[in-house]
Amino acid sequence: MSAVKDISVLCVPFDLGAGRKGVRLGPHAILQAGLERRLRGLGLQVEVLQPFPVPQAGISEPAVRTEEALLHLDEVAGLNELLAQAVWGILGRGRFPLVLGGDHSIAIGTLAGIAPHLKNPGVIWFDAHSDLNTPETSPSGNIHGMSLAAALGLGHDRLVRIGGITPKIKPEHTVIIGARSLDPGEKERIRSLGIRCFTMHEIDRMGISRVMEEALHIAGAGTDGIHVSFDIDSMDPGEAPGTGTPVRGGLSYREAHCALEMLSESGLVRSAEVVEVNPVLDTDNKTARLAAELMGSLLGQRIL
Ligand code: EXY
Ligand code: MN
Ligand code: MN
Ligand code: MN
Repeated sequence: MSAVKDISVLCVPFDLGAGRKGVRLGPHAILQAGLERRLRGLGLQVEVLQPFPVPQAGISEPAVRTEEALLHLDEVAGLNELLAQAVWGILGRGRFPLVLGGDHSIAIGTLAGIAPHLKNPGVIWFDAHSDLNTPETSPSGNIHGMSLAAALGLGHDRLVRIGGITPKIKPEHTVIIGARSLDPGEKERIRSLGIRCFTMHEIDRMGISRVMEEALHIAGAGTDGIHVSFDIDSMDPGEAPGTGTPVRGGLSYREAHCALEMLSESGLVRSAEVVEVNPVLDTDNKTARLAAELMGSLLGQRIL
């Protein structure tokens, strides 16, 4: 991370990719938790960009699950096209995009903005889930459960084509960390694509530092840099209660910080996002404060 000095914080208050609403309030809550001051304290130059217009569902508009099993497809696709341009522009100015979500469907746009710059990006995806559903396998129709698949070129055409480059990432340079809730179709896809998925079981057995050494190799060797996609539900719900799809048995506070500190030390990270912080479900802004702290570790904060 040593080369990264200029951070552009991009707020994406969007929640139509998720089943439970409220993550649209995440960016504000993370800023409220002192993210900007924290990053400036690390000697980083920080700009907080104004959120671009984000589509919202009409109050009386029910979510309609089409025969393609996708909820709010128009809004998710439209938002991600705009997000891709914004991220592309930030990287074009030689800066580090730090995207604050919003639900995890926005990773499609972030990765679409990265792909033209980093021809061969590696991805480290922290999540309780794998977000590898397609319309055929999704149990919910919620697009935040399909975003990693879309970035890999799988799923609905409108999602796969966002930003014009498909696929945006390769399975052999994609790593999932923290998984403990996988749908049957996702398990099959992890196997068939050969994606390295460090489940909580493997973290228990190997320890987070060995997991991260392997993850850094897979995502970092032979790539042009690493994108970190951090779904806050990768954390144990005791640490991160403010999220819409909590699953018991997640990353501990120190496991997560250690993982992000190791990523920072690698100097390979080029962009990041933190998603699924839902202040409506939170207590005392605890989850947003955690998100701000974690991004501090990713961007250079050290204990000593
Ligand atoms: N696998 C479930 C689905 O596709 O509906 C749950 C997905 C939750 C996605 C969260 C944010 O990572
Ligand atoms: Mn996710
Ligand atoms: Mn998740
Ligand atoms: Mn390669």
